[in-house]
Amino acid sequence: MFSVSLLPSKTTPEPGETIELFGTVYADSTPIKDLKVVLLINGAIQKEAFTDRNGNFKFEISLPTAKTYYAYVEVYAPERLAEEFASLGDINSDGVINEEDRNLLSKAYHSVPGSPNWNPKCDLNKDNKVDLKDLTILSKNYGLTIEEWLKKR
Ligand SMILES: [Ca+2]
Ligand SMILES: [Ca+2]
Repeated sequence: MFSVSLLPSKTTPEPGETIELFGTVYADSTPIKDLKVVLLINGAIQKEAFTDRNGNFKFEISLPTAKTYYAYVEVYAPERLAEEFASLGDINSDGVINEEDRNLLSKAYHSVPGSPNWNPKCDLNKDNKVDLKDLTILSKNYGLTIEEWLKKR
């Protein structure tokens, strides 16, 4: 999955002093842009940011007292990217295009809206039918994971 670096601009700030927490999101060693990064401090959600074109993100925080805080981040692919990846063939939205997606597409094959086996998620090119064009899209992307795809963007 993703790896994240996270560093404070200052390790022992004064209470109430604003500091920066900054870092970079990677998949293997490639920085990934446009990901959502959620900062948690002592387990509570504090802030959200998005990675820039170099995979970097930054939070400005001020902590009220001089105790020890534990900060970490969670990384998500935003809805928009998940949808874009789904349109390449990830019909069940589990982050990989594989046999399970091909089976779903087979079940919906030759369907149109109103057909008993119609599944709009299988209509990858959005032309209101599930046919060879959709299967071709899926086949072309077969085996692709969302991490690999994000790295190539
Ligand atoms: Ca899938
Ligand atoms: Ca279609």
